[in-house]
Amino acid sequence: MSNRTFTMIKPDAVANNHIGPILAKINEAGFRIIAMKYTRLSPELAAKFYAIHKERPFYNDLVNYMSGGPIVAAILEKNNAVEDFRKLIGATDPAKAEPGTIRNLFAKSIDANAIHGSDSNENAEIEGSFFFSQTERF
Ligand code: IDP
Ligand code: MG
Repeated sequence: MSNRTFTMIKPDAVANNHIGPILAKINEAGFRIIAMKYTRLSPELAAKFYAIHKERPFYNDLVNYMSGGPIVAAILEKNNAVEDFRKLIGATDPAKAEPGTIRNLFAKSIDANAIHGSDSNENAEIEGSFFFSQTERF
């Protein structure tokens, strides 16, 4: 069944000129872009987006990093989108990410790991709605 996931190309990947190569990987893997935005999270919005992690020791660093520079946010569509996109990006720690995955190719560390991908259909909808209204989806 065709469904949707949400992604962000994170500040480290944007700063290192990896937007183009990462979008190419996403297109080659068969995802259709439903919505896309080049933007920057305020510290308040980054804190809200990652509120699920607020008890974790790296939360403050994560909020500072995610608000530290521009990002690309997007909603993507494909059969089995959430699971297939998590496979395409690879493990959270790029040192453990499979060869050829986006984090293996473009991330340097577990904290600055190039890209976000939703972990469930429910979170994909919540996260997509955090950035995009219905009229911004095509
Ligand atoms: P995920 O992005 O692979 O779903 P999560 O566990 O949901 O990984 O963590 C969210 C984000 O928090 C990660 O992508 C990474 O940027 C950051 N993060 C996760 N674990 C650590 C850690 O141990 N140290 C520093 N940052 C971390
Ligand atoms: Mg996660």
